[in-house]
Amino acid sequence: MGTTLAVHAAESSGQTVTVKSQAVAVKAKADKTIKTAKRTHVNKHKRPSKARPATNLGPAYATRPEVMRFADELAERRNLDPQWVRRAIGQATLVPSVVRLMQPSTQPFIKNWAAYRGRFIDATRIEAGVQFWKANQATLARAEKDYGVPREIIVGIIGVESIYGRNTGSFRVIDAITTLAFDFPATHPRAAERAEFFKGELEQFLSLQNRMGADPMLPLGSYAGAMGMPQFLPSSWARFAVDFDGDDKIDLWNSPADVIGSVANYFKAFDWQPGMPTHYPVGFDNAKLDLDALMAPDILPTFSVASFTAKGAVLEGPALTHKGPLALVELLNGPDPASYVAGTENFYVITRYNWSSYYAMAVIELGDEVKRAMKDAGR
Ligand SMILES: [Ca+2]
Repeated sequence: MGTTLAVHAAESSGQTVTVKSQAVAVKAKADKTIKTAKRTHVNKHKRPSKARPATNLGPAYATRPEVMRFADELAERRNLDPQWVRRAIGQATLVPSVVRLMQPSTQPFIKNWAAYRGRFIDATRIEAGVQFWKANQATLARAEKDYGVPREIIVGIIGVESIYGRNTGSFRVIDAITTLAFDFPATHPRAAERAEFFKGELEQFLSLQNRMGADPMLPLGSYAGAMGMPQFLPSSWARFAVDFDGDDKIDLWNSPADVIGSVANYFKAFDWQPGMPTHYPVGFDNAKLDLDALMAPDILPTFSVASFTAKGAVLEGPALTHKGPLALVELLNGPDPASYVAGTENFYVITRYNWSSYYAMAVIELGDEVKRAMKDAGR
């Protein structure tokens, strides 16, 4: 729930935010908020209001004995030079704005798909997507062939995450992650768990930088330490990033090919099914509608076409012959009527990148818009 509150805080203030997670179970909830039983990673990127938040830094962590103890233990676990680890973590500084951004909102929040969509899908982002697609046609085709993930989904993700590399974050990653590992806001309902999570990210980050022979003080990312064009946290980088341009390095900041391959590999790892649509239109037959039953599993695809339609969902065309389970996905529109789609298992896979059906729908629709713009231009 804490993460949900953070999302709400960001959305209500009009900033963009994404939250990555892995869920093992999703169950009913009165307000239809998606919730997950387990999260393995989080990726948030709120844009700092100032260009460089690093102007207001707290003390360096070298003065904190428990932090230096952690550095020594990390060095031992990972077989790293303890002085190198101490120096890296010791030079990291507490960033008060990172703590503030992670604090749960005190404002009431009203979900609004139309408003959310408008923040991610506009002429500028679509045109940037067209340029990205044109520049990387062959790589996108190769990723689609190798991983089975459609190019428009890959293009949608990279656009929503960073506008194709234009917004990759301006916090020093080591500062952000160390701050969240040792000064996670205590007002957060799951502060202890989240702090442990970011200790794991700090360990992954230093291991990665060491392996790459890179200076851990240099990388910049989101306020939660998400990095590069796909906004991967260090743990996602370690697990899913691939070298897709064959230069024996993985560079998610500067190599569009590595980014494209890594995003596709991420989806394949979460069981993307080639050829399966992400969702279908859905209507309702009010005479037999059991909305509570349809909403109970939230976005976890659970219903066969037969049981879905028996409960009053109305499908048409190819949806009627869909083989796998479906979920009723509800997108609230503030004071206006909610939007609904029938989500497939592939819709669910997109929410493994980011814990939000609104996010998944924005990714899908941005990818579709870019694809349409490519077609319209005859490209
Ligand atoms: Ca590479």
